[in-house]
Amino acid sequence: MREGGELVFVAVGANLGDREASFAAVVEALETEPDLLLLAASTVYETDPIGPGEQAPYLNAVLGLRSWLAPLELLRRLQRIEATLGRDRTASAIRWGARTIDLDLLFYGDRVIELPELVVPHPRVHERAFVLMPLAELAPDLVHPRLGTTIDAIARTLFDPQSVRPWRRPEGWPGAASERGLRG
Ligand code: A4P
Ligand code: MG
Repeated sequence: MREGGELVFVAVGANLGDREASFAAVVEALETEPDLLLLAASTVYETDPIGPGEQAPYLNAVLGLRSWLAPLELLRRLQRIEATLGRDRTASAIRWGARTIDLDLLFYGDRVIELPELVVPHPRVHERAFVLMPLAELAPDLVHPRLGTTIDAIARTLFDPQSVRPWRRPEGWPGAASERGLRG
């Protein structure tokens, strides 16, 4: 197996169009990237929307990957996948508004990055049950490099089974059995 790389976590969200098809397309796109290895996928959840106006419910999940890309290059690849899947990234698109697919880089190893276009850990990761509940399935012992607290400890304070509800596994979404090497 290829040496090196860093463990990264990516949040997936969608509340427009065929959400399950978008989730499957994200996995397919990531699996064809030569410098990324998909290690594990969380349960997919249906979640109450956070943000402006009346929005449809989201599907949310988290993916664990090994990355041999520089962080900014990984962000660009994620944005390219969003664009391919029809995300409207024009100025008129509303921040926190509805979207066919949203890919957020949550953690890149234990790095702390503060660039205009990339902040890691994702600045709202510790506030959101729809990110923390799936992330805690994959990486309960991961320490948030800014807060010095484990994901499991943060997730417990936000655990909200009413607004973050397990959904079915979309066709094309990896099952738990496919998990490879996340803890190794
Ligand atoms: N950017 C900076 N850091 C990062 C990072 N770590 N990962 C920059 C990804 N992007 C990062 O993002 C805006 C800019 O953030 C990018 O140009 C990138 O350079 P965006 O994806 O275009 O805009 P956004 O998604 O509307 O903003 P943001 O800040 O990512 O919003 P969130 O926090 O992702 O919120 N409710 C439920 N239930 N489930 C959801 O998934 N998602 C949102 C979006 C709101 N409400 C939701 C959900
Ligand atoms: Mg985003």
